[in-house]
Amino acid sequence: MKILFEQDILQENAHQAELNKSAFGDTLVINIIGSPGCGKTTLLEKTIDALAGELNIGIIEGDIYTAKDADRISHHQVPVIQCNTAGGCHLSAEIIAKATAELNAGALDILIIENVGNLVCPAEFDLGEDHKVAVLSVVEGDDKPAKYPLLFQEAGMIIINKCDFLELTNFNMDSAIADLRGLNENAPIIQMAAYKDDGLEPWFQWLRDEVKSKRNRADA
Ligand SMILES: Nc1nc2c(ncn2[C@@H]2O[C@H](COP(=O)(O)OP(=O)(O)O)[C@@H](O)[C@H]2O)c(=O)[nH]1
Ligand SMILES: [Mg+2]
Ligand SMILES: [Zn+2]
Repeated sequence: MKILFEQDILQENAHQAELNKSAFGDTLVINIIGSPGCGKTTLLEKTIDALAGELNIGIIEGDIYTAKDADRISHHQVPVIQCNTAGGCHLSAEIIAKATAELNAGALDILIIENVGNLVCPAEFDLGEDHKVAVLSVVEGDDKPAKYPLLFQEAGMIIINKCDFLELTNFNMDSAIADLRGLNENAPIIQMAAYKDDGLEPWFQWLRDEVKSKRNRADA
């Protein structure tokens, strides 16, 4: 019975995700997933500061209870919607449908969604996004991709953050990258220290390129 119930929820979610996809139009939609504290909100703040002059950016902040991350984003002069899951450990396509209606998402170049901090079920719930972006920070340990494979398999982009801590930890970059490549042959892997503004340019360029290719796909 439990398995059937879970399948129903996932099927319903997949159906709503398809509806979201058409509501997004030619807006690039990015779903950022990673553990609590890996640097997702920091990455968003840096991205807005770098790209808001050239692209219309909107943000959806997913969190269990508070509006702390949306408060941080609201200092950066882009539209932001807070979604609280009231205990839920992931965002669903239904929550995103409500938030995008409020945000007028079709008018944006990029909509970035910060999912609830969790390496497990956010990867199972499609929101209708173009890409999941997996964020792993070096302080979590190099074994996490192998232990939580689904997110890293599904990701269209993988960010290894907090590389300024590399020398203070036993994180083995070669082993992490070998595990990531075993799970995902194609996603770009970018090493950065977002808080230190170090190594972000390839991420910004990837976003610019993805905005263009989404527009081209939509025009075709
Ligand atoms: N040293 C260092 N700290 C970082 C980096 N990125 C984020 N942080 C810090 O890590 C903590 C959690 O970051 P936050 O963006 O809130 O993570 P989130 O929970 O994934 O949204 C904050 O204190 C950030 O300042 C980084 O690249 N290097
Ligand atoms: Mg956050
Ligand atoms: Zn969940």
